[in-house]
Amino acid sequence: MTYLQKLASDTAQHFLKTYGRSPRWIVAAPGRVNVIGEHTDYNDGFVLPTAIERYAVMAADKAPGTAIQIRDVSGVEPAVIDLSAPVKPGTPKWSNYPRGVIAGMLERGMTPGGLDVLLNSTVPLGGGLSSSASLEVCTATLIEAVTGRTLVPVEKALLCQKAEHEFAGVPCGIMDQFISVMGRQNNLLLLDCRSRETQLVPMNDPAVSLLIANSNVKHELANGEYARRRAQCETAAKILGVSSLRDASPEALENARGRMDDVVFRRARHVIGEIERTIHAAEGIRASNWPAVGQLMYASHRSLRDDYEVSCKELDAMVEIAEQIGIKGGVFGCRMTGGGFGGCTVALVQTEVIESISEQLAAAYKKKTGIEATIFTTRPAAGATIVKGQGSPSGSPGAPIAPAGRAGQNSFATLEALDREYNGRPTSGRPANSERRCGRHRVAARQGLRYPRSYSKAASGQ
Ligand code: GAF
Repeated sequence: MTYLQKLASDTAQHFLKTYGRSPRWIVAAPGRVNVIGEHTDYNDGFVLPTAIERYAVMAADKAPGTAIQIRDVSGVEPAVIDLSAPVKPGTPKWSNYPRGVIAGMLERGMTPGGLDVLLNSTVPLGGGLSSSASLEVCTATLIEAVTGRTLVPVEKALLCQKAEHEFAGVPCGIMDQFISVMGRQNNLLLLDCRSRETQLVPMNDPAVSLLIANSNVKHELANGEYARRRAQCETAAKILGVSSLRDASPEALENARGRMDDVVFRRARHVIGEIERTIHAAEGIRASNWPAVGQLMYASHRSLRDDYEVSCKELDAMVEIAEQIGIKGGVFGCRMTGGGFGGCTVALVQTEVIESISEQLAAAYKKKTGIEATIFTTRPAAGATIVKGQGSPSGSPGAPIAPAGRAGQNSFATLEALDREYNGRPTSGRPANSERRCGRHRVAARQGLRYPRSYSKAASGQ
């Protein structure tokens, strides 16, 4: 049983307990980890993320009336979104993500009617792994499933990004929503944020893994720092006479140094260098040149720390520890990932020593900071999916990226089998989860939380 199947089955059980009937639809959208290419998306640059095996899942059924009620398994205040009036930002605060998406779907004539929904997310909140984008994309996927109409993937991602801008007040780029919609098993996605073209970058060497370490320092994008960085980049582009920093060279920036203040100069230096590093990293991964990719990750972290100033002492500590373990200990590279100011690091490591690396990282991090890290590994995962219920793929035929719904159609029968298996043997709380405190890593692995290669191949049709 895959992690997602287990999570979907548990969510179905919760739905039954909450609403007294079985859900008609179950949909899921993954979080993401960005391997490299940070703060480049809103500068028309390149990013190299992958979807991760952590998901926002929604189970739903039709309800009388015109309200969409969304309850969360954690018991936070539910969201009630009334469709009989224009959908506007409201309370509770978290409801603004689904609100914004539902408003966008209604504008397109996709009217789901009254719904009872149960949300169950295993994407850590404030961990820089796109809990918001996964919630947005999950909501959009649910409306697709209910209405039986689908958006093309780019439109779906842009609708979700707009929801974040207009309803949550975060002027984010396009990376998080794109990868949550378009992720593909065993692949990273090289996304050109200007043309919006995507290239799959296979990452299926079983000897190499991504290790995510949550510093457990919460990051908060809405506090103004993110918007400030974005404005500084726009200032730099203006001074350089280009429409975005994508078009600026290191030489042009150096020549303009006297015409901009030091902070703006350093912000631009990060972005210009990071775009180049991202392209090189994609080449390095394609060539399985892991030491070279690792060096680019360290360089990215230094640039984010010193020039872009979005790291924090805990993230720096984690990267330093990883660097001390080094290639001899199985770590090729490590960097902070996501918007910054807390959240996670991502490391490229040798699979065979992943447990020992996790234990060393956790112990040294605890010693340095007094904080327990949460460490887990993930295979590159597929994007949003309709796990159960009506729905067709969210993408045009022949689209280069796996459409939402594809894996779902495969897993529908499996989920029914799971329902039978779990009837009378309900699971408690959240699913088996590999976000264990480090040291329990072995337990997580035994619980089948990484796709065996045979499954990955079958599911991705390779
Ligand atoms: C956040 C934003 F939502 C993304 O668009 C991106 O800018 C990222 O920070 C930094 O690379 O996740």
